[in-house]
Amino acid sequence: MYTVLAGGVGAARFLRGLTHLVPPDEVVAVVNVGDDLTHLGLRVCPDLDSITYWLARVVHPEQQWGRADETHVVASELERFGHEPWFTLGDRDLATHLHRTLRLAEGARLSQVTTEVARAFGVDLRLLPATDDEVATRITTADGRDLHFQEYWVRERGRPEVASVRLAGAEHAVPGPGVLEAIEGAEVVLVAPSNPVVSIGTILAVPGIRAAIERTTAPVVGVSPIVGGEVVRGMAHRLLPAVGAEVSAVGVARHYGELLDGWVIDRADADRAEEVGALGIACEVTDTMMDDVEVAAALAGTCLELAASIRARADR
Ligand code: FO1
Repeated sequence: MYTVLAGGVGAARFLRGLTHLVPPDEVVAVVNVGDDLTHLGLRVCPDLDSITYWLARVVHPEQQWGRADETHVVASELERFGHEPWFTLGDRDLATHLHRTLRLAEGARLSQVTTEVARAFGVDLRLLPATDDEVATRITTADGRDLHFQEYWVRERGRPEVASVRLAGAEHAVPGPGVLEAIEGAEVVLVAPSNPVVSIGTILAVPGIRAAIERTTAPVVGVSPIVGGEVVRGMAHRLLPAVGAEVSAVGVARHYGELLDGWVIDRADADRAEEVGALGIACEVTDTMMDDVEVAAALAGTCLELAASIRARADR
């Protein structure tokens, strides 16, 4: 079993590459739920939905979230009643949130609904919410405001300076069904090139998950989401300083620290491979910009080869 810690789009690309190499039923993605919010009374799960839609090839091609061929009739009618359109739910996307909200109201767990939605879109790898409990990534801004991640990222356009990030509700949360088994039973644990703070960091903030990764005998290999000192997508460059990490392939490896056995960085950062090695983390340099499935598959292959060499060294 190949277990992947996953955020949104970067993880979806990586998962598509991985399932080009190994059977999808051997792949489990442990997905961030800190972005989730209840909007207009509906439970919305952006990272779970982005991965599902992306792998099902129905994601909005420019946005990389929400649905392709989307319409916004309901959203525009809602404005008639004075609802602020700061977080837009398209008509096709609404069906997912309506189904999820109905099922949760019937007492189904998020993990059950996630499997239903993934199967309905023909996604055959397993998507596991990091937790079925309600948690939320919250941003404390430098001027003292406490914002839900989506308020920070969407309503405020990611502009406010970030003082700190936390996973609200983590103290009451437990890992979702299958999560600890997927980590402890993995042949390899992979850390997708997702946001180290509000995607991977928030998965690790669910009590028990970090310890399971420290405990597993599986090699833990990650892919740097920072290339040439720049973030590939999103706002990791704005959040890494808030957790004291340098915005670089080395800074993220140092931030993950003890968890990593291997770290795959882009050719743009080849000159920093030695610094990663000096952290006691095996380092591979390759093309990490997953513009097509071939690059994504090659990247996944590099990760699996690195994991095999780490395991061989450990078994000696
Ligand atoms: N991002 C935006 O910038 N504006 C939106 O109105 C918006 C709505 C939205 C609805 C559903 C969904 O799954 C994602 C949505 N996103 C929107 C993207 C979302 O903020 C990101 O996908 C993640 O939370 C950050 O990676």
